[in-house]
Amino acid sequence: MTHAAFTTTTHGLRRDLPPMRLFEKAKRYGIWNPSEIDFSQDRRDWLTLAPTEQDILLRLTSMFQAGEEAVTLDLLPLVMVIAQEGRLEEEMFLTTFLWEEAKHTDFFRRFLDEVVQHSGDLSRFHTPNYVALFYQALPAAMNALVTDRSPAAQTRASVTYNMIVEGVLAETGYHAYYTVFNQNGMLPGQVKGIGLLKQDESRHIAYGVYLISRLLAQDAGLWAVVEDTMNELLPLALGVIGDTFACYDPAPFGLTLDMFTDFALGQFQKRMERIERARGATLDQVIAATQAIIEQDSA
Ligand code: MN3
Ligand code: FE
Repeated sequence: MTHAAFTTTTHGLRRDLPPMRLFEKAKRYGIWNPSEIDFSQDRRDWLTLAPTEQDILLRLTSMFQAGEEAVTLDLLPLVMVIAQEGRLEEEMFLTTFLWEEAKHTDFFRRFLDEVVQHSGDLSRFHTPNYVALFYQALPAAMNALVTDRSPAAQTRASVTYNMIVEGVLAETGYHAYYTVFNQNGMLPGQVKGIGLLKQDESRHIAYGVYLISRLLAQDAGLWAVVEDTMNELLPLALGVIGDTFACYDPAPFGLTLDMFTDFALGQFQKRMERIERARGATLDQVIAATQAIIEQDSA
């Protein structure tokens, strides 16, 4: 493969494109350092917790931790496809995306090492639904891009990664965790880190909505891929949430199943409607619609 021309020395960067707006935001909000989070109060809080309270926190953290590792490991094939298509503005944003996932992986491992002080195997917390999604469906959809760069494969990859894994599970888990511990004033280091991490995730998901919309604007027939992937994976994602609550009666900290599923389905519905509007839209309309949403988001 050779370069026919360079974007920056022919027409220049398109700073109006949503990924460039997200790149600007990432340079401002995505530069926090997990190593600087102070976990000393979290450690003191941890030692006062009841065994079931520790159990649910360890369970959630084991899912957050492996999930962040999975998204760090599995993003690269998408970055490669975008680079090969010469979409410089998108690739520039994706460099921040991958770096942020690595930092999230780093962050949760610090919590396990310094707050929980746990060095053993946590994979017992990964239920069959979790395994099907994070050990199997996510790497399969992403690594398929190594040999299949088609718009259909890209759509399936982004729906799996951005809409299901990030949009339903990560965002919901972090939202509930943040809300509960921010209210009760416990685990301040974890709350601070998850607050920052939530902002990073909202940029990642915004990129996914843009990517899927861009693909749909070019070929409305890809809607079938969106629906098939959703129908296949949404039950697994909701299953992961259900599995968690099935272990407690009642769940500690006032956490409830509805708190998770209502938020997950609400966000999911909102984004599905957004993506659906790209069917039959022009690329300019997709750019304008995504841009409006990005400007509304605080980070
Ligand atoms: Mn992440
Ligand atoms: Fe992410």
